Amino acid sequence: MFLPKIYPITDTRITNLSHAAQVVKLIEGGAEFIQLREKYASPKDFYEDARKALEIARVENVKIIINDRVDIALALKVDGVHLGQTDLPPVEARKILGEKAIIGFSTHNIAQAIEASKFPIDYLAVGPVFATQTKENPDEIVGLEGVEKVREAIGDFRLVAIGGITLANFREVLEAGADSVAIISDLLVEPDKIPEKFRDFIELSESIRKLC
Ligand code: TZP
Ligand code: MG
Repeated sequence: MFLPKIYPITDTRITNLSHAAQVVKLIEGGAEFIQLREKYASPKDFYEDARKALEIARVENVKIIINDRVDIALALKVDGVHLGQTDLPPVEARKILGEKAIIGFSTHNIAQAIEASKFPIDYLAVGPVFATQTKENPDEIVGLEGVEKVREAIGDFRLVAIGGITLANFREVLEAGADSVAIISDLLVEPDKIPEKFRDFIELSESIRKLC
């Protein structure tokens, strides 16, 4: 599975845009792998919006991951699902979605990350790395040291860092050992500028790569 360095996540409250409209803008900026995260809409409304988002993504060969909802992921045959500590256990999601599905799993400390590295998942996420306004009742901040410690503990396992990541701290998060960074507010806060902002992240990521 290919996991790009920049992993955008949609948010309809920050943008006041549908998931499908955000997917259009993110793809315009160069996104290849997008998570649809919906905490408020009804399953039916989320399903309809995600269906449109998927239709757009398929044309461009962009992967779509659904947050929380294994049922919607299965119904739409999206590429995968992202689960948290209180969602359906990854082992059950794997049984339902099959071998090819991409399954991601959120962790918030080293013990959870070590446990998760034994699950049938494709990547694990750790966070919040920094303070975030986006998640309700976020866990304690893990900081860059948390990312470093998780990296040490899980070896080569694919690691996504999340929470308060911006253009300004992107580089240090990668240097702490993340393979990829998941971003919500910094990408979406100015909805008209989503493509531009995404391109800024790509440009920065390229310049970091050249320096390494
Ligand atoms: N999980 C940990 S922090 C977070 C989630 C979903 C929110 C990340 O959003 P932002 O706006 O990039 O801080
Ligand atoms: Mg969840």
